[in-house]
Amino acid sequence: MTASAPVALVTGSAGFIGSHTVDALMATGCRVLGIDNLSAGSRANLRQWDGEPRHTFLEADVTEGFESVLDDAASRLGPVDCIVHLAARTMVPLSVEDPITDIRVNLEGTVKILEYARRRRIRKVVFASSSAVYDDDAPVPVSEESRVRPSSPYGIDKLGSELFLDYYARVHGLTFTTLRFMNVYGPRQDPESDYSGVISVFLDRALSGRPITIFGDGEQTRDFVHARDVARAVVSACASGVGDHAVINIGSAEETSINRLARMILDLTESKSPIRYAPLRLGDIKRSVTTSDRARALLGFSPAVGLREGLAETLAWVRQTRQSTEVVA
Ligand code: UD2
Repeated sequence: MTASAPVALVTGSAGFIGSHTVDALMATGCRVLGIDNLSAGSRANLRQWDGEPRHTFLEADVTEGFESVLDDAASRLGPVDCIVHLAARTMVPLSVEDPITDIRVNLEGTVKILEYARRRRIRKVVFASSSAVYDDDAPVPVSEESRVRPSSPYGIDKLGSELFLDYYARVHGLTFTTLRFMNVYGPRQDPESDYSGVISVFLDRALSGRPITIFGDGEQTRDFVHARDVARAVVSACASGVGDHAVINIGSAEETSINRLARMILDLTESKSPIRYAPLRLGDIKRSVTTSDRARALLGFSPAVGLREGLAETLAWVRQTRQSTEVVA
């Protein structure tokens, strides 16, 4: 192990975006300390790093008791240099159903991490915010200057967290970068949960021949960005002096309707799954796509994985996962 390599702490490291972030950080040669309560994440997402001395995983929850776990780890590994805070409840409909839990995990959890960063004088916090903070009536593509007015408790918690970051920076001297992710997809996004990202859900339904459900008229749009691209943006933001105190949208800058996505997935999988329409979900936003100008200027980031290529790769992963589950069953 390179004892002098900096330690990056990743919260939610066993999750879908978390594990891609761990991969990208490990590729830079730094040491990674990951925590996750495994409520949505899975140890299987980090198997590739088992036995690697630069990687440490600890089961811990950002809502309680993580401080002593981290202090203990830091006494062995050395102090944490940068925190990438990804741990969250990411499902918009669940935040509508149960805003209290959402506040506890997404807002309170963030403040607890920020308090930890302040007390331990950690150099920088990179925070995963969301395009869910924008006003649904803001003209698209949204830029970071677009009006914010979340349509869901999830978006409110992310916006509230952003305000806390700004407060910690102004009052306590914390350095941060806030990344507002658009719709992230790719391998390791759980295809079986109904609340997973739409691409994983549609791929799963298409492969099993079950109906694909489109909520609303399907003309709502999203900006689908591959998790590997997102992880690259996170790694860039961890660097000293890069994107400090900035809010930066991370997306593909491509707008795709849910109807189009469903057709692409049915074509790609050659599936006969029927499409059914159901009422629009509460908290759903109508159009979402971002410009990438600030991400390019501040992080040197531009998306590398196109939607077709990303869908094919995700399909291969879902197929492989289904096969190994069938073998086990
Ligand atoms: C995603 C993220 C959320 C946040 C947001 C930012 C997930 C699970 N959620 O929320 O954390 O960052 O993006 O914009 O990644 N849909 C269907 N049928 C289905 C499932 C979904 O029509 O079976 C529609 C859904 O109504 C929505 C769109 O697909 O209009 C995308 O849904 P989603 O759950 O993938 O993501 P979203 O945008 O609610």
